[in-house]
Amino acid sequence: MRMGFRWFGEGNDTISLQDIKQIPGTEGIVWALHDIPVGEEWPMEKILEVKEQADKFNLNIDVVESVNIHEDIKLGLPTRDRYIQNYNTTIERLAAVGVKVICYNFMPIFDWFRVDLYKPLSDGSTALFYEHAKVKDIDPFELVNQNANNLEYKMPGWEPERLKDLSNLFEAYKNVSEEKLWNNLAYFLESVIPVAEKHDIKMAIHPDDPPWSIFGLPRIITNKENIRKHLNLVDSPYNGVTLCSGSLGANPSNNIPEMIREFADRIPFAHIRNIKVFENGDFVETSHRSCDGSVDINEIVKAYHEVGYTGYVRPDHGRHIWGEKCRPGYGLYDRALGIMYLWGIWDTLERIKESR
Ligand SMILES: [Mn+2]
Repeated sequence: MRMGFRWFGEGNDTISLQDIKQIPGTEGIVWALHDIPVGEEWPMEKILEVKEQADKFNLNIDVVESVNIHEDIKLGLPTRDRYIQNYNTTIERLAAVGVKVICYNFMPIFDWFRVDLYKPLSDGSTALFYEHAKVKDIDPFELVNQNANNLEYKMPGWEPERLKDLSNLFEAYKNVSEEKLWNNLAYFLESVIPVAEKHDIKMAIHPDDPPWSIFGLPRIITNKENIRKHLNLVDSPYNGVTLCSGSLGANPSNNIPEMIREFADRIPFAHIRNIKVFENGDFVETSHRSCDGSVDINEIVKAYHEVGYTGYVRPDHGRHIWGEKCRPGYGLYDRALGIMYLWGIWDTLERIKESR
């Protein structure tokens, strides 16, 4: 596995490239141009700027997360073709600087969703928290306003310009069933996968987080059957999945090691992190250690090791520990600890394999 670390860019992250370089076994950044509006082409000079910054620290820029999908594409509006064309241009430009994987998601309106970004844990740290009953009962507008006003940083998927149109978007999605969303995804893939193939960039869809419908919006990348369906929409090695153990793990019936074994050659990128799921459906993000959460990280790394995984990995989110002030879920310390846990398991498995 090839380790990366998400970085939000110069002036947009509390963490420096020097910090990332010092995390053992970390060879690249997982990046994006966060200031380009969704749907617009990424300018070449801005792409090159990131490459130059990363080159100085000998970090690769192989994985982009995310090139977000314009709502018109997800809604299947006639205007989608223009946005898909822009998307293809961005793929070509990213390929030109050596990018190998583009992570994206196909979640209507919201990206990952939590109720509390700083839920206190018993050890004095804080972490992202999802409260099932609250999401079921609360008006989404209220929740979004609450969260948006409390944020020091703009979070991906929560861009204020997008959330302004929230009521229009909700209205538009009234006509979009799960089946229609699948059709709109297929339409998108049929256009971008040939471009990705031509330019040797793997497209990797991120599962929905949480992996079920919220606020009555359709969600489709939620379990093994649906991931299989996605991979078959366009059956190409360039149409893959970002297998996220934390997102899928919020539903305890998702068997992630099983998915790794089945989809191994279609997982160009993996997020590995732990969450603790409670009986009432709430969940909180925890340290990576298997015994701290509900997701068996040992078994997951073992499955990747077994299939001879050579794709990219990142630790995804972490808790906020040691008083660190950082983007919610994206501190340096806990994610770095997560990386060391993943390498600890991996290196041990390698030793065992060698000694056989
Ligand atoms: Mn993830």
